[in-house]
Amino acid sequence: MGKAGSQDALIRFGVSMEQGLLERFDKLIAKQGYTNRSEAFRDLARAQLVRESWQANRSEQVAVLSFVYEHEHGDLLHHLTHIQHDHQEMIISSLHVHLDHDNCMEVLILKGKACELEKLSKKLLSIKGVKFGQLMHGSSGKDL
Ligand code: NI
Repeated sequence: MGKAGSQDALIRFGVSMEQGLLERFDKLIAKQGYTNRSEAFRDLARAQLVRESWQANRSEQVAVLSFVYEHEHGDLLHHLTHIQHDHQEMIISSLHVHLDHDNCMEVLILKGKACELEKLSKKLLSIKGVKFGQLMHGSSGKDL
């Protein structure tokens, strides 16, 4: 199997598709800023590979967890700090923004096994006082 990435040879192949579907696809990718179909198809393939890799819980994943909370809420800060220190091997970077008088946003860059990242994310987002948050699945970029 060939190694994916920029060093890999480009293979040309034909794709058959219904005219209506292709027209809609072209309109969609133009709106998204693609200037050619090939790059759009490559990105679709990569997105599916990343999705499958998360589902299979294979290899190391990278993710971004962001959440908003009220810093004065009970002992929320204590919990947040405690959990983050207990998982510092998975948190490779963090950013704290004071949004207004009451609200803070935190953004964590995570690295680790998919199921471990999901677990940590659920633990943090379920803390009382965390108002909203989400985990964005990313990729280490290897083999893409
Ligand atoms: Ni703050």
